Parts: sequence; C-alpha cells; structure tokens
Amino acid sequence: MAQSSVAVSGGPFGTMDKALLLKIHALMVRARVLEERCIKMGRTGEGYFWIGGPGEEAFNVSLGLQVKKGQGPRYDYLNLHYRNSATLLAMGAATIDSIRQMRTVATDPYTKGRNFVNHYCVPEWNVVPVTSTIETQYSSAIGTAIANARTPGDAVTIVTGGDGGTAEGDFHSCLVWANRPVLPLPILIIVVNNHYAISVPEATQHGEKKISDWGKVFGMAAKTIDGNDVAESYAAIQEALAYCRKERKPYLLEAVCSRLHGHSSASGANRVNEPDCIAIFEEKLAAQGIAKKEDFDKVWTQALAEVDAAHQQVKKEPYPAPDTIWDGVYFESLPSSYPRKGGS
Ligand SMILES: Cc1ncc(C[n+]2csc(CCOP(=O)(O)OP(=O)(O)O)c2C)c(N)n1
Repeated sequence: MAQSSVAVSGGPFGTMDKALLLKIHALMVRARVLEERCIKMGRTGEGYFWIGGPGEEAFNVSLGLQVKKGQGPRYDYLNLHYRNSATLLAMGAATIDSIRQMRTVATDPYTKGRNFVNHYCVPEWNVVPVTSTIETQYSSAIGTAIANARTPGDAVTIVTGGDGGTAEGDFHSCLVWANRPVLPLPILIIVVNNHYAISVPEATQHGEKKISDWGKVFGMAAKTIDGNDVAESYAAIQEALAYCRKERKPYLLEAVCSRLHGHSSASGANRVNEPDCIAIFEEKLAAQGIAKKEDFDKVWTQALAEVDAAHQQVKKEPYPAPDTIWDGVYFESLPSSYPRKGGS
C-alpha cells in the first residue's frame, strides 16, 4: 500500500496524517507479535519469566515517537517500567534485542542476558535501567529531571509506571520534588492505569477518584485519557510534552489501558477479554478509508516473519559465560568463596 502524507482532516484522527497513522499501526502490530512470541517462549521453557505490555501499544507507540532521543541532559531521559516494549520499538529499538533478553543470551544489549525481558537499558538514548522493584523509577526520574532543569534547552524527563505503584512513597516523592517552587521540574509523570496491581483491583485501593487528581494538590497540569485510543493518546502526549518543554514544569498524565495478558507469566499470561487497542484502531482506520483488511493482513504477516527470523537467529546465540556473573555489578569486595573470573 502506498503511503502518503496527506492530512486526514477531521474525523477521529484530527490532524494526524496517513503516513503517521500507518507507521503507528505497523509499530503496534510488531510490538504485539513480539510480546506474544515472548509469552510463548516463556511457556516452552525458552525463557524464565515474561512481563510486558500487550494492550498498551496505542499509548506506548505514541510516546516513543515523540521522544527527543539522544544522550545527556540536552535530550529526554526515560525512566520506564517493564511494559514499555512498544515505546522502545517506536524509538527504533530492534525487535531481536527483546527476544535476546527473553532468552537471556549474552547478545542481549540491555543486560547481557542477566535480567528479565523488558528490562531495557540504553545509555545512548538516556533510557535508564528498568528495575523490577516497582516505582523506584519515579525517584530516579527526579535526578534526571534536575539535570534537564539545569540544562538550557527543551529536554524533559519522562517516567512511566502503573496504578498500583502509586501507593508507594516514590511516586509521592516524585510529585513533591517535581513541584518545589525553588526548582520546578520539566517532567512528564505518566501513570498507566490498567486497573490492577497483579491481582488487586484498583477500585479496592484508591480513595481518590482518578489518579490524575493528585495534580490538584500541587496545582499541577494533569489529565486522564483513554490510552486504548491512538489519536487521544498521541494528542495528549503531544500537549503534555509541549507544556513540559516550554514551561519547564511537570505534567501528570494518566492513561487508562487494557492489560491483555494478565500481570505476567507468573499469573499464566493468558489472553483476557478486555478492549484491544489494535482492533479498535484497525476498525477506525477502515471506517475512514485509510486502510483495509488486506493491508492489515500484510502488516501482521510481515511482523510475524520478522519475529520468526529473529527468534531463529537468537536460538543460535550463546548464553553468558558463568565467569561474567559479576560484570556490570558494582561492589567493593566479595567474600573469597564467590567465583571469580579465571576460577580463583
Ligand atoms: C517495591 C515492590 N513492591 C512489590 C513488588 C511486587 N510487584 C511487582 S509488579 C506489582 C504490581 C504493580 O502494579 P501496577 O503498579 O499497577 O503496574 P502494572 O504491573 O499493573 O503495570 C507488584 C506489587 C515489586 N516488584 N516491588
């Protein structure tokens, strides 16, 4: 299908042009196929644990495409969580690298085969290491946002996490530090609300009506959006980032999204019956005459072929050598009983 940059005026996509819409669709599909493959790898014993972002593609692709990507405080810093695979792909990450991390092979560029899948780390793009402990990213984000605030330019810090984690002190520390009158921080504070913290329903835990209501306490810009909708997500991220970049102040954005395969492999990772952002998007694209079923089929087939080829390649790659176990680990000294390089 030939791509055009003709603006799709009005309708559900506002001013987003056709080329952008089709690019977003292709990235969403690639992210979904990748995650489904990783789930399968977990089930067949090719990886130890899966956690990821199927259901968040509309929001996460829209985010990744709007990052000011680079290294150092003149560029955006990303303090992400473990459901941001589609954000990484939209930023230009290779599909194969997630498969490498899922299989824990030494070629995994994020953690050399030593951490769970979707625990990215890309120094060249200011993607700080993802932690398994939830919400600590909201604390590290304060540091990177201070660096952005002290640097001339329009770079900002972006932090993402879930609704459950907002019960942690790190989230509230982030709100306090972002809003100090002495140094307000240019930080986009994102909460993806999928209505659950593992198995604990949001409705049983939150006295506040919306998580974005925390913005009222500080008089900070805040909004809740439908994160399953591409156009709403793209526009809201655009508006929030423009605000943070120009005003050098924080913005709290809550995106309500589906969690299509439950929490992780620990809860079975079976598909659940919640709205699917890709199906919703395809329906809208078709209704507007932007693409049709055959076009979508081609995109899915292509993504599957790409993921298949990557998976076959990764199967040939080595696991980390045992004596690299301490590489990248910071320590002062180890007890002599611990194995070291060279076997002594
Ligand atoms: C500090 C800490 N406490 C508890 C856990 C266990 N844990 C892992 S994920 C999770 C739920 C997170 O829910 P939410 O913040 O809504 O994010 P989601 O996984 O739904 O995207 C919990 C409690 C953890 N990893 N770290």
